[in-house]
Amino acid sequence: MNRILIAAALAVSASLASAQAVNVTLSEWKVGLDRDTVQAGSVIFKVKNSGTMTHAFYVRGEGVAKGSREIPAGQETALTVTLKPGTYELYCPLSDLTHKMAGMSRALVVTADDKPAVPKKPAAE
Ligand SMILES: [Cu+2]
Repeated sequence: MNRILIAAALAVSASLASAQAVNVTLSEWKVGLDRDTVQAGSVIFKVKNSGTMTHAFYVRGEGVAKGSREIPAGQETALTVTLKPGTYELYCPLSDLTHKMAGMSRALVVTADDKPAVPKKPAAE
């Protein structure tokens, strides 16, 4: 009477979604984003410095304050941050915030993770 139940062994939580990627482009004097909204959870900022001087990338809001290393011109780095719903400020913190004041600042809106902010488009036929 041995009954082997292979029940929920293969059940995988759909909430364990992979981190969302946001492509960030830094230049004088702006922060370019390929999206303005993400879902709450783990977000990977892929930051490229397309400018002519060293910049860096900082995320602040909802109790989060995390920054990248300094990024020389032409180089890239990645920053992974776990974000809750809310509005965040993304900016370059260098030179006593003069880069930020010159325009290197941008808002990112994080929505609750149960409603996708940017549904993936199916591949074009
Ligand atoms: Cu800068």
